[in-house]
Amino acid sequence: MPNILVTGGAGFIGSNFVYYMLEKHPDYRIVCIDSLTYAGNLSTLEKALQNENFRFVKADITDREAVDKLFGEENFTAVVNFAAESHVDRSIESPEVFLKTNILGTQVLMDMARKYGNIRYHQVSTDEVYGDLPLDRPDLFFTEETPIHTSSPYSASKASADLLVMAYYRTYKLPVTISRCSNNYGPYHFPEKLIPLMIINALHGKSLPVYGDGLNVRDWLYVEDHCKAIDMILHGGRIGEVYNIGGHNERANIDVVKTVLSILGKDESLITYVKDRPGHDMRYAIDPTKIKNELGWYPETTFENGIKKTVEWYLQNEAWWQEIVSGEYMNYYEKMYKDR
Ligand code: NAD
Ligand code: TDX
Repeated sequence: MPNILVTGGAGFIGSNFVYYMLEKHPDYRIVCIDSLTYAGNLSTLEKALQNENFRFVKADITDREAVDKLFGEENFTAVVNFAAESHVDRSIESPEVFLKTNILGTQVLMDMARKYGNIRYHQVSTDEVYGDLPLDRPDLFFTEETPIHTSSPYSASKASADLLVMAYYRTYKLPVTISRCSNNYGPYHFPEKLIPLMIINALHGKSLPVYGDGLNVRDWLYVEDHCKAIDMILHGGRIGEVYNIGGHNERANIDVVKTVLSILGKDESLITYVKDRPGHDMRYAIDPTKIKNELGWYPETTFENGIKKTVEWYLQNEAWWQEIVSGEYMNYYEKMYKDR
């Protein structure tokens, strides 16, 4: 029976991946390791915990002893590494934990993958490793050949991890793949990120803080399409290769915010332009030709449908996000947005 270690499975994309895999491959064992940082929620995995093919282990991926013990107990056939510090704004405030988790955590996982029989390893990376593109060159896209050119401590830590993954492939022949995806959205997205933050603020009648002029462009992908792509890479991707994932869904931030307001039937007067993010990337845009041609992947959910489903999910699952926004998150919000 395939036995897959999913790290960071109590977070946004990792939890969606756990649910995707349990449904798509009912004969697989899925083991999740997550240290439950502020971004991890065990309640997110409530339904998975009822599945006998699923196991949850609370541990830190940088804890070599704990990870070694887990690999010794299980007979993993693959590792998919989602665990990371993922918020750019937090990386600007406190870079250190980003370097620790995102780089050293990756190293620990790959060391264990080597030690326990050269286990198949997949690194979940990001389009942010390519830096940004100018707004006045809509003809330009990130391909797998685009040079690494990072802007934030977050993207620098993810790029460092990618380089380490390729080094383990070349030096130790660890069977690796890397995926670099554009911005995800969908269920269980942590409220600090643009789309859930705007939905929740609008529901509370609070102002919607748009950084700078709101013209920065992100390439949005519904989270399930990302999960499908990773599953395809895991099963059919070529070892030692990088795959870009994105669906030609570029939107300016201000347009995303206006779309959310319109779905909720709220007024645009809630929008407030605030101080820009330092080093703010202008535009991300993925060229997904490689994964399309090699693996037949394509995004199934359009932005118009995905954003409606997402807003609906937040309306239906208030208990999930209320628990988050009523706790430590309020201190974060105050600190980050008070004098902005
Ligand atoms: P998230 O912040 O929602 O979740 C991260 C999870 O990792 C949390 O459950 C957290 O508890 C766990 N974690 C953090 N540090 C850990 C540690 N040291 N040990 C064990 N667990 C730890 O992040 P996300 O948005 O789901 O992103 C998942 C991955 O996908 C990240 O690697 C991120 O870089 C990448 N990615 C995200 C996006 C996006 O739009 N969100 C896009 C492309 C790539
Ligand atoms: O309050 C806000 N106001 C605002 O204008 C927030 C939180 C964000 N923004 C802007 C900044 C970005 O241009 O919205 C855009 C999206 O911001 P985030 O949701 O913070 O995402 P981003 O910085 O684009 O990074 C995301 O995509 C790539 C994920 O958080 C990363 O983990 C992933 O690698």
